[in-house]
Amino acid sequence: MPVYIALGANLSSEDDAGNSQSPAETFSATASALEERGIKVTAMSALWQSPAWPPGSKQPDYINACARIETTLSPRKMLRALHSVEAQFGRRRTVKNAARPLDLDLLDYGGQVIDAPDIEIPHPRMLARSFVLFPLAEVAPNWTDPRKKRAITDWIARLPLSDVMPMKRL
Ligand code: PH2
Ligand code: MG
Ligand code: MG
Repeated sequence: MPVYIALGANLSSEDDAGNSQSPAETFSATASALEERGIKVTAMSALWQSPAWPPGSKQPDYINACARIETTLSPRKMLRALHSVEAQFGRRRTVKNAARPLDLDLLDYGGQVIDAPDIEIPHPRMLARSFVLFPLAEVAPNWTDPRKKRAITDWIARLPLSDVMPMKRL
């Protein structure tokens, strides 16, 4: 049962020794941190660079990626594990869309639809975000969103060109 997560970062993080690590390094370390919590990364997209959304945010560019994972954790336990890895890499929850050293979003859990106050799957905003759909298409080219049953390629075709243009595959 495929499970997909999105990774994002636009600030550096610190490793255990206190050395600064780039978003790319944070993502590699994230894979190990996830495995320690029973979440196995089985495929990882390329890294994609884009301006911080929404347009006009005065923030560093983001690096984004998506991973396919295997886990026996329930969706809620997964979410808790993702938040604990974010905290391990220095994420502090402040205001909405604040710059961050690591963001881990649970995109899809085996095609289940869950609409609850504490968890929403698929991730409610993912279908309108080029920085999620582009890397997701690399690890899940046949993915279909379980609410509208629309293929990922169709969602990508609906993105405004102004969101697509600045996407840079590293
Ligand atoms: N995440 C946000 C806010 N804005 N912009 C880009 N380009 N990539 C992100 O992952 C991102 C963002 C909050 O989660
Ligand atoms: Mg998040
Ligand atoms: Mg996010």
